[in-house]
Parts: sequence; C-alpha cells; structure tokens
Amino acid sequence: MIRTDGPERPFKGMNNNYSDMKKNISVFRIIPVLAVLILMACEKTGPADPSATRETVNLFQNLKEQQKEGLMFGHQDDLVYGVGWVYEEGRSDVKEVCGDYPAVMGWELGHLELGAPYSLDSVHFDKIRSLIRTVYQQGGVNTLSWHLRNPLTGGSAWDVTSTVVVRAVLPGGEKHGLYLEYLGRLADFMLSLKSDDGTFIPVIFRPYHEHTGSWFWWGKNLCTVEEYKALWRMTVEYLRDTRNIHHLLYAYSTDRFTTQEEYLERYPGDDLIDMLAFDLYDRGPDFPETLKNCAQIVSRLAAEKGKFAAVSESGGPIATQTDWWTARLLEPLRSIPLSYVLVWRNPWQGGSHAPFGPHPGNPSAPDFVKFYDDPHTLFLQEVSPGNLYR
Ligand code: BMA
Repeated sequence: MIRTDGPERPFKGMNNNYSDMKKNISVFRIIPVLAVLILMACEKTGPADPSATRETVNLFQNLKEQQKEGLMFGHQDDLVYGVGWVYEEGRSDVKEVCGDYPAVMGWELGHLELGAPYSLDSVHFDKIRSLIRTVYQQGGVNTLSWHLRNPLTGGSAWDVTSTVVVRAVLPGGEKHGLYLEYLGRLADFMLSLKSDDGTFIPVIFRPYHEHTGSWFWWGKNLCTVEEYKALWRMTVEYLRDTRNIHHLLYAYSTDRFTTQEEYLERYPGDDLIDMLAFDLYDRGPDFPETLKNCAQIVSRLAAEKGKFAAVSESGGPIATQTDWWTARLLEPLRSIPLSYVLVWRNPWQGGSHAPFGPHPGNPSAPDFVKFYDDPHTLFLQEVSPGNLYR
C-alpha cells in the first residue's frame, strides 16, 4: 500500500497586505534596511561548520525548507530489528503497518568508543554503516545518538556516581587522553560513512542529549554549565578541525523544559549547533500540552537562529492509548514548523521497555495508518523524489 500520489502541501504564504504603509516610506530608506536584512539572512543560511560539504549544506537548507511543508516520521533502529525479529533485510515494523519506511532513521553508537564490534543494543557497527548508506541512497535522513560509557568510572552512560566526569575529560583532566581515544574511534566511524561514489554521507549527530536531566554522566547535576559547553566545543573542534570531518550536522537536544531560558541554559553556541531539538515521552495527561509548548519554543528559536528543529525522541503508551499517534502526537505538532519527530526503538529482546514504534498487532496500528495518511506527515517515499541532498 505504498502511496505514490504525494498530497499537495502548499506553502502558506504571508499576507501581502502592506501597500498603504509602503506609500509613505521612501525607497532610499528601505534599501539599506533591506541590505542588512539580506546580509543577516545570508549569514544564517549555512550549517555551523563553515567548511561543510556540499551535500551537508544542501541537507541543512532542505531540512529548513521542508519544515514548512510537513513533518517527517523517524524511528530508532527501524531497519535492524523489531517486535519478534532481528536482522531481516528489508524488514521494518513501520513498513509492515503502513506500507512505507520512516523518512528518518535513528542509529545508536554507544560502545563504538570502546572499539567494540556492536552497540550497547547489540547492533553491529558494520550493519549500521551499510544501512546508513542505503538510507542515504534512498533519500532518507540518518541521525546518530551516542550513549557513550562513563570514561572516569568505566560504568555505563547512566553511571552518575561522580560529578567530576566532564571535568576529567576536558583538557588537563585525568581522562582527557582516554577521551580523545573515544573521540578518535567516533571520528574513524564518521569518516567511514561514504556512498558508493566516495561522497561523505551527511548525518545528524546528537551527542550529550537530555542534559537538562541528571541521568547521564553529562547531565545537569553532574557538571557545570561551563563544563557542559566546553565538552561540546572540544568534541566539535576535534571532529571538525583536528579530524577534518565536514559532513555532520550537530543536534542540541534537551529533555522536557518549560521556558526558553531553561532550554538555552547550556546551549553551546550557534557556531557549533545546527538542529535545536528535545526529547519528550508521554508519561501522563500533560503530554500533548507540554509537547506543544516545547515544540513552539524550539521551532521559534530555530527560526530566529537560522537552524532547524525536531522532536528528537518520543514515545507513548501505544498498547493502551489506541489513538496515540493522531490525538497525542500529531495534533499538538501539526501547526508548528518542525523537521521530524522520531520515536524510540522496538526492542527485540524485550526487557528494557515496551516498543515505542508501531508494529503489526499493536492496538494503535490502525491509528498509525491514519497518522501516515495524514497530509502533514512525510515518510521515505515522499522525501526521496525531492532528494534532500541536492
Ligand atoms: C534507551 C533504552 C535502552 C537503550 C538506549 C540506547 O532509551 O532504549 O534500552 O540501550 O536507549 O539506545
């Protein structure tokens, strides 16, 4: 049931209702103002990396434009496993429910820093690399998260027993050398992301996420504002300047928040970040309202800064809330310019949490088809013809 007739999504033009005002303003006054506005707009059109590759610049600009047209759907680890299966080529729980693949694919790099062959979710990095290539060739978007281990204690990303981990990895810290090894392995992987013709594949890199909470070693109560920002700067400068990597778009991604000030408290800088995002799971009745409020703030800030915006992780009680996709996820986001919303993984081993993505037999599957059919949502077939990389 793959859709081929992409529904029309016209740009909503602004009202050109300013002719009266226009008469009174001399053209000589307008020219300098226009020149400044154009200069400001030009300054904001590119990614944070001034040397970003052509495909990366194109992806950045296309994602900004596409936000006005529709909301891409994303799913973590969609192509590698689902409910009751693992590693079956071409298989996807999302496709089995609605007939198309997600437009955005999330991948996890945790344990790459150790030189391990597979991630903390047991997915081989070779597999991830090859599927990133497939998704790129089909016109979809790849985004990479990184639940990297605690470099001071040797524990997991969730080991919050020490409040000096970030300090320890910064220059001069006792784990700085080890951390450069971690970053080195990350850089090697990024440099291996090439298409068949040798072009570097642009990806959205989303490290140090949910830092407004305190459950990861880089979280709010585990480091100071300045340490968190320095961690970001060190990471981006290492990848960009030391390793000459120019095909990454960097995502700043908080957990839930209430105000713009709270959102921006640890923002590391416009020269480092391309995508403004947040993670928000449905954990109670306030979810639609909170989702809308966070999305409005992030979308507005992204527009002001010349960046793009997304809901980088979400998920809800889809086993019991049968209209979750349309009523609780889509409606609050419908009128807000956002690049995508990505729901978290469908663990094949069970245990860690219930599946957040749609899957056959799930009570909310019919509602996911409505979500898919809605003209505002975009899946892989709908983004590939317009190729986001050209
Ligand atoms: C978490 C859970 C974990 C997983 C981690 C990294 O939210 O899904 O089971 O290991 O993300 O993907």
